[in-house]
Amino acid sequence: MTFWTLRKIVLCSGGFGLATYNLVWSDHQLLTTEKLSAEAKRPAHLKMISKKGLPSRADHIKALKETPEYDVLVVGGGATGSGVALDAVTRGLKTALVEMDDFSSGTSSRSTKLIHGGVRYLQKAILKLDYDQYRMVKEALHERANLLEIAPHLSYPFPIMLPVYHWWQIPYFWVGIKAYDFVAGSKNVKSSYYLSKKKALEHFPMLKKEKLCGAIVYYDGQHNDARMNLALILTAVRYGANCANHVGVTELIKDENGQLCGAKLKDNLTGEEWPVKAKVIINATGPFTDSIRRMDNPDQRLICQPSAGVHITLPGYYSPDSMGLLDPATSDGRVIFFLPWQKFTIAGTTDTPCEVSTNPSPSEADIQFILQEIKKYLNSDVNVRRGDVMSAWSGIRPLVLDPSKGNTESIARNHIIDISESGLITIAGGKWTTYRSMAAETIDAAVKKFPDRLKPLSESQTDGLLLEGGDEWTPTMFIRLVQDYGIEPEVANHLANTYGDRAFAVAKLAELTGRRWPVVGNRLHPEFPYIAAEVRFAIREYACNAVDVIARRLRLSFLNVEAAEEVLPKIIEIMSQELKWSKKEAQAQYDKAIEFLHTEMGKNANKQVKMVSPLSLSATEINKYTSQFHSMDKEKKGYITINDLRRSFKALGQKVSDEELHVLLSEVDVNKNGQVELGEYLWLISALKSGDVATSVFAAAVELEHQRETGYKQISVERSGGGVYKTNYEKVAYG
Ligand SMILES: Cc1cc2nc3c(=O)[nH]c(=O)nc-3n(C[C@H](O)[C@H](O)[C@H](O)COP(=O)(O)OP(=O)(O)OC[C@H]3O[C@@H](n4cnc5c(N)ncnc54)[C@H](O)[C@@H]3O)c2cc1C
Ligand SMILES: *[C@@H]1O[C@H](CO)[C@@H](O)[C@H](O)[C@H]1NC(C)=O
Ligand SMILES: CC(=O)N[C@H]1CO[C@H](CO)[C@@H](O)[C@@H]1O
Repeated sequence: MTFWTLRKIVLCSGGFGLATYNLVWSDHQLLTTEKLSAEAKRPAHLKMISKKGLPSRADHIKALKETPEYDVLVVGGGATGSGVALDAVTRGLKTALVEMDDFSSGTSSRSTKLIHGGVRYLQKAILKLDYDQYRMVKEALHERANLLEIAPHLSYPFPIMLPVYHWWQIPYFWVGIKAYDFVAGSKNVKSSYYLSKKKALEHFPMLKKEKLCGAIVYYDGQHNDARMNLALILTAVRYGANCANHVGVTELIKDENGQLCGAKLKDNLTGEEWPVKAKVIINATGPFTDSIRRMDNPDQRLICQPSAGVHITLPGYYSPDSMGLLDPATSDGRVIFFLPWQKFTIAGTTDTPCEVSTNPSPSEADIQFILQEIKKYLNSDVNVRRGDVMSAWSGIRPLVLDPSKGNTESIARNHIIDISESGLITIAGGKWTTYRSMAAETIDAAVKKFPDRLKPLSESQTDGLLLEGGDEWTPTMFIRLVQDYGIEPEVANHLANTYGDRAFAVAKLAELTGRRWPVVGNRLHPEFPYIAAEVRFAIREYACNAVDVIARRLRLSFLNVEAAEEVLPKIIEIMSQELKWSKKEAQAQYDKAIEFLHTEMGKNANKQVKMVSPLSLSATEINKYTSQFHSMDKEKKGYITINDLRRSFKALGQKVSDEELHVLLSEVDVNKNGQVELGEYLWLISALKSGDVATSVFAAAVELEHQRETGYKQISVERSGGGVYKTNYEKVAYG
């Protein structure tokens, strides 16, 4: 490092600070007027129409058929559409929302679950002195604070560590992060701070020591995205909106002047179709926006450039309980992160251009790619294994290209609001965090465009408006569930942090366990705090099929796809009782849910690691190795350990180093209990003998054996593009 580089860094960091100060100052006057106490000024029309029970889905469908005309019809029940419906209904507009699949079944349940202002955008804003970018970050930071406030049961402040690998980056990162705090102003979550290398490793012990110089910790928020989405819907319903899932828009209806006046709806549960009238129609269909706009006018230019982002779920020990890690500065510009979520770790992500699909599927290549990337960050105690991937999913980013060139403001703002000639209002892009401001802006735009059609009773009311469950929630509310109902603390905690003050309604549905403790609340799966009563409650929250329950009411399929498969029969049994499903219907539900787990939650991708090689051992060999296994397992424990294995390899005349042995054990131990059971042992021997093995680490270790025996080298996973495992051998000189 020369003096000049140092000088550059100091100047750069200093300049960064000054520029921020200027931006914030010029913004100051604008914002002070915005600060009115929202709660005190709620208009009289803002009243919940149903405080206790929620109307059923059938009630909503009936209303959708009988209401002569809605003010606003929202198409799409993701974060954006739900936010729009809530904004519209709380302004006193007659509002309906239809979602062709389940609420939050699209991108909104597949996000990274961060509530963030966008540190990276701020960097751009400051370096380029770009005021629009700056306003966007400022707005996102306001929304971040709002989301933490209106749904305290579903969202919380979340510390994120930025590892620093070059000491000269420290001042640069530090100033950048302090600018982020500073811009957030009174809306800041908590102050960021610097950690020395030693402290960083205390906070994040799984991190690789080498090259680390230190770390910076800053705060954003985290939430349960699908539940947040549902809370928006339920709140809109409480204020009088009619919202129906599994109802799609199949056609737009225009009047004699070519203006939109309604839409044809189709109930996907019954196949029934009917028209609904609406003064204004809002398309909030996320990455589907283009297909909708083209329905309106087939010659529309594309405004979406979809790209897929894959996440994987790993066991909780990949990250500390309550701190995430994010590297925004990978050499090729991708963002790598490990974030604890619901006691597991979410890691990601990829960014690949894709086609829009209703069921995006994570590929094995995507999963391998993420594993390879995260390996670089973890120390050798955290052995990154393919078998640890519990679930994987893909979300489609609707990156918005602006249809009307020259309108750079909307690009900078990351979302667009487009009004077509026939009056279709499209809202697309943005992020989860800013759903509310986007929604308010959309309704503002609608009111401005159609002053004769829309007569709202007030301005937007959603800033600071509490969502379903948030009202009486407190951080210690779960204790009452333990003490009053006799629910296990872990379950009570989960209920409180999922349903907020509605957790008591769930507790009332919970059946007696028949044991002394817990008194009520039978778990659906021993490893998860989900209880059977939640399935019954899910139906009251408009879950219509098994997938709605495992993916969005409970988040089980995102956490552990195998566990989700295990509890399916139980869930379907309960749903069958509640919804009077026939045997045939129950079977169809099961098949559909399995299909979902396989295609959308990474179950199929996962399959390759499980017992890939059919046992290529003869019956005599099986007998031989079985008795060998039993002789190794002297204490008749039913499993063998690494020491037993070492002895066994010796006896077989195979030289395997301790390092290799450790690797082998970790890969072959498919159920990850640190022990090798008979089946696993036979598989290991078989794989070692045949060289016919599947993945990563294990493959590499066994490949050595294979090469020794044959002199051939197997083409690596990376070189085959991530797909090919057992073809394509090339001759190598093995020395
Ligand atoms: C990988 C990834 C990670 C992300 N991480 C974050 C993050 O950490 N933080 C953040 O703030 N943002 C994040 N985002 C962005 C955020 O997830 C999206 O901006 C947001 O979810 C978009 O919501 P939406 O409602 O516009 O779209 P969607 O959630 O896709 O909703 C659109 C809905 O419209 C429905 N629909 C389509 N056609 C019809 C029809 N004809 N009739 C009825 N309904 C229809 C679909 O079924 C779908 O449910 C992430 C995005 C991706 C892709
Ligand atoms: C519901 O939607 C699916 C997928 O689009 C379709 O295959 C099915 O036929 C629909 N069901 C009804 C009753 O319309
Ligand atoms: C009003 C409107 O444009 N509705 C469209 C929404 O999207 C669906 C499906 O993509 C179309 O069929 C509708 O015409």
